[in-house]
Amino acid sequence: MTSPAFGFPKNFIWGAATAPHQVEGNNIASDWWAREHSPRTDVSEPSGDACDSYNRYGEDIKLLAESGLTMYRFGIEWARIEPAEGCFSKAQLLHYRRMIDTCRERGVEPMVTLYHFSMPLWFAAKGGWSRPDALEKFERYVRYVLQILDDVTWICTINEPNMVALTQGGTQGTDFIAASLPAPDPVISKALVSAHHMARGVIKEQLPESKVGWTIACQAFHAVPGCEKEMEEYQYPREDYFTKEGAGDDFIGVQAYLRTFIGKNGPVPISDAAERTLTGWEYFPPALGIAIRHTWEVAGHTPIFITENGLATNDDRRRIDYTFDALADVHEAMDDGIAVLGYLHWSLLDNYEWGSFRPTFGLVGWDKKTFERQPKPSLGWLGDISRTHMVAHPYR
Ligand code: GCO
Repeated sequence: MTSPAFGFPKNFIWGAATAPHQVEGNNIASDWWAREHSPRTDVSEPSGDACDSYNRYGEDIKLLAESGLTMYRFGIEWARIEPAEGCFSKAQLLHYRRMIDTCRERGVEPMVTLYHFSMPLWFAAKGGWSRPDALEKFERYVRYVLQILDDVTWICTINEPNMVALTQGGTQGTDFIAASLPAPDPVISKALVSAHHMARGVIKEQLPESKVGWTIACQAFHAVPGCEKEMEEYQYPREDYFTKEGAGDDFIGVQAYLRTFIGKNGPVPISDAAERTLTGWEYFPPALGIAIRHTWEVAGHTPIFITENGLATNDDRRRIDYTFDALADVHEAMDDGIAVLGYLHWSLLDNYEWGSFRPTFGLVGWDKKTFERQPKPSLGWLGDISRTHMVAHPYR
């Protein structure tokens, strides 16, 4: 029996996402680069040239556009724009402007992330998001970048503030698995909220037509029976606090991959029987539907944009299975009246997964010696969905 096909509204947006440090390469003025090259590094390999998307973004956007996808979410790297404190690079700014222009030439709508985990080393060196002047420094950067965003509609201020807070503002990295999320730093959590509100205000003042939001790492928390209270206490500072602060924005970004069970003493390890992904997470496609429903309630019916969802696997057929099942739940949530504006797959490219190239999330792979792009069947499959507004499973 083949799985039934299901349709999405014609104005639903389909695309793919990346983050600058994960794809560009040679982001040498950032805290992450310093961490990767520290003699005491805790990561298994450095980002190096990453996917060389800094030079090859034109090819990447072309592949995305030719597949049928119509949105590219990419980020601006603060460490390139302001490599030393107060020293702003016009040339780097114009690089990102060319990326926006390339999207437009290809009929692709850009969604621009202003901050995606990595930060300038000078900013991190004095405490990152816990510095007393963090807001002021971030505001100066945001205002500088706004010069090239005048015709950009979709802007994401901060990616996964909840993960940034858990990793002490980025300075301790993000090479985590859900089973061991540390406690968030309340000072950093508050600083991130202020930074988001500030950025949203500044952007809306200059670009009233823009659509601004932030994107939340959604963990699809489940309580072990009898541990509902423990789950709520665990969940609030790690997710809901940030989701509530996005209420009333033009959109809230849902980024979902996995679920997390909470017992009496916090997260419960994944069962040995569970299928695992290359990140070590449980293979669990329903995470997206659960995250959408939860976010819709917590953010007071703020429209949802799925800004990340995907699977780290070497088996592209499994990527399609995962995405198909996740999309079936999105469809059901929309049928129940939840406003979902679009779906951006994580990720366009196999990329640097914060410490290692091993977990491959990409719709597109690339040759390790030549960087030659190697689109996978999942790219064509998702592109067809975008063109036809119909989701069908190719071989089930
Ligand atoms: C994140 C990111 C991405 C990750 C992705 C898979 O939110 O963690 O936005 O940078 O690569 O989530 O782990």
